Amino acid sequence: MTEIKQVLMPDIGDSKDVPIIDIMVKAGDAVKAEQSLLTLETDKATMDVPAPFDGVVKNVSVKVGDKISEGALILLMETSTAETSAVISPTTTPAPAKEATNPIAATPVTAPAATPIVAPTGFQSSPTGKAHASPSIRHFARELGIDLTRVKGSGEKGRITKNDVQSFVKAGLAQPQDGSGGGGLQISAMPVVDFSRFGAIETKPLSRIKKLSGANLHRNWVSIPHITQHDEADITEMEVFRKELGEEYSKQGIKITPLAFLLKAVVTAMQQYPNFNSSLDASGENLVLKKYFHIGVAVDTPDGLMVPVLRDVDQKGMAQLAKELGEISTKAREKKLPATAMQGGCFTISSLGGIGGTAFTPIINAPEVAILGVSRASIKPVFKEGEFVPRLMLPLSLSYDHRVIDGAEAVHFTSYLGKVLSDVRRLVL
Ligand code: CAO
Repeated sequence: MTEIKQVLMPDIGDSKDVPIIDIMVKAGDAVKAEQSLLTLETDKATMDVPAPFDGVVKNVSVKVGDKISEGALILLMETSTAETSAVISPTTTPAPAKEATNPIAATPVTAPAATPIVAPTGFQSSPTGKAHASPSIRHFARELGIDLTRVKGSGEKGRITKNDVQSFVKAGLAQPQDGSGGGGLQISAMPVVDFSRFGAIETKPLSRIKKLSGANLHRNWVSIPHITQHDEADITEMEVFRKELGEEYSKQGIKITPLAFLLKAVVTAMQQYPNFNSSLDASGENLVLKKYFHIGVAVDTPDGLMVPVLRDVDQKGMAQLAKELGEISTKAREKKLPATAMQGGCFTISSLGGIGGTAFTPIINAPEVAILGVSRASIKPVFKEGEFVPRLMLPLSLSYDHRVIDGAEAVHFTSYLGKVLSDVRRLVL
């Protein structure tokens, strides 16, 4: 059996004529007990008035801007008798424990004269903060992960309504999600800190390169779902061979570092796993697979990081690559590289092996889909054929775009790379 009941304004202490600043329900809405019905604003705080029981709103008797006091009719609710019979008595019978925390009184329409007041302990109130919003709206925003200071309020005195939050979310979702930008990310601003409060400081402008690369790195970091796969390659034999080659080529002024081998090995792995030589197109729905193999190499310069590109690595020999590597890194450090030398890369290698480290998480150089970080090789005991033997192990850190590459494929890639580097004869296959 159903019954129409009144929901009346409860006792809210000394406050009278309290303005309604938001109404969260309308006729026809099914509401649950404790769900916020409307928000009031006193001089000191905003507070939500929750529903006393489950039901369906039949008619809302107030509107935003109305000023109400204790006992005023807020709305009528249809409710099942069984469900609410214990909620309130039309007489002065105390409410059961569950409803005792509910500030809202309800009486059957047939007995409106009853005094159904319960103590207002269930009010959720909060001081009026920077973002002008009621507790229910703050709760709603929190659930959605929205920073309310970024939402413009359209309500009275700039108050943020539920509609405002919903519009904010919709606007965010409507922004392009094609990987070309960080659309839709709701990131709160960094705090502005006056460091001089804590000690002596000096302020230096960032270099032009750092500003440019910083913006790209930030975009790539936040807009590409990165995973980094770590692995090790046994380069014991490769090093022996490299040293032999090194002696031979040093007479021609060419320095053969492990990077030349890595360039060739990476290309071999990309040929085996073509997804690593791809980019997402502008729509984000197609993969563009490349048939050329241009590899970028991160070069540390006094002004910041630069990534010149070595062309057609698949068609060049190790000595040629080592020579070009020397040339482009020198030019990069002398700021003599044209912008075109930094374009067209398919994959990047970032080698910190000459400096140190055991592993790191390189940031993908979009629109590429993967980058290989290389740390310093070291001799480690490796268990082989029943005994530990000293082997020179090279740490590899492969970051990949998880939209394009799956974890299993990434491990196949690094394992394959390891296999090639541990037996460089495979490079000629
Ligand atoms: N393990 C052990 N030794 C290594 C090594 C490794 N993984 N990689 C290089 N080395 C050795 C080289 O063999 C060389 O030794 P010798 O001088 O005894 O012959 C020495 O380290 C220095 O090598 P290098 O750095 O001059 O040459 P490279 O080909 O390895 O690297 C370049 C060239 C341009 C990539 C490098 O100089 C550079 O700038 N690296 C920094 C890249 C960077 O900053 N990446 C970070 C990006 S994320 O912020």
